[in-house]
Amino acid sequence: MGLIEDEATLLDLSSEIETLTSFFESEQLPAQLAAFKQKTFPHCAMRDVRLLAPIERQEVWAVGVTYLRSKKARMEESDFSATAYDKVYDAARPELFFKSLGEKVVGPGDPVGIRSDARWSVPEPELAFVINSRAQITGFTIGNDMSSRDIEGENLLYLPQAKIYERSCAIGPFVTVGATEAEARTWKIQLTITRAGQCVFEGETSVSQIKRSFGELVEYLFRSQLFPHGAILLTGTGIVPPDDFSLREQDHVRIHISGVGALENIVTKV
Ligand code: DO4
Ligand code: MG
Repeated sequence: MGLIEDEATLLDLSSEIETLTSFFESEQLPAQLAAFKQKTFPHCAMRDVRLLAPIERQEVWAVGVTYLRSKKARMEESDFSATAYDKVYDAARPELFFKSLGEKVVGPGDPVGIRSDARWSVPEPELAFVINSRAQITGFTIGNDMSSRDIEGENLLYLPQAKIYERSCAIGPFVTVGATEAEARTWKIQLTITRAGQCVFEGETSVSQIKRSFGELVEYLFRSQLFPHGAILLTGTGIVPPDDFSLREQDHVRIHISGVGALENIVTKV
């Protein structure tokens, strides 16, 4: 595990921290972070480091339709499901769905998947909460909730197939620790998709557009359910490419969140 010192340098914390989970489970996280500042650690150049997805045995879950843009896009994509999306946006209970096992998540620079049996595939750039087993948000990272919109739109019961398949979840590159909800709500989320060197889609939103409070989302996730290793929760998309856009193999997907960094992946067919 490493601590980012500046854009070019990472501090190697492996002498202090055994696992990511033990770090997020620590009762003294703020004190532990403050103590790191007083110590010296080996330095590594970022260019020599291959970053892995910041996840171990945490389950990945996602919330849907937390942004008005997402509600509108889903209602347009399907007559069949329009009422469901309309209702869930205003309902007390949010839409929550299982997205991935930790071991299946792809990290920065790894390929993300589009299904070979889908015609309409998109990335969903989402702020992700890193949550410990005590339902505390211990950090923020970036999630890509890769989705097959034609499969999702055909029938609501196909949602798991539209959302859960090989390489459908990317997480990373870093976890920002210690930011408050108020700070996170000032962050911008940007999505850039490049094809053969040309930008084919660009979009931007703000975390402030998330309709529900962070506490409410975590509270629903942990209702009647335990997460002994913690969980990662993707908080929904507010950026939806136009309906005639679908990802293709070799597209480059870059998601930037101002308080975290950039998660970049190349698309592959699975
Ligand atoms: O049921 C649709 C999923 C919605 C979603 O993933 C999102 O809003 O990000
Ligand atoms: Mg999503």
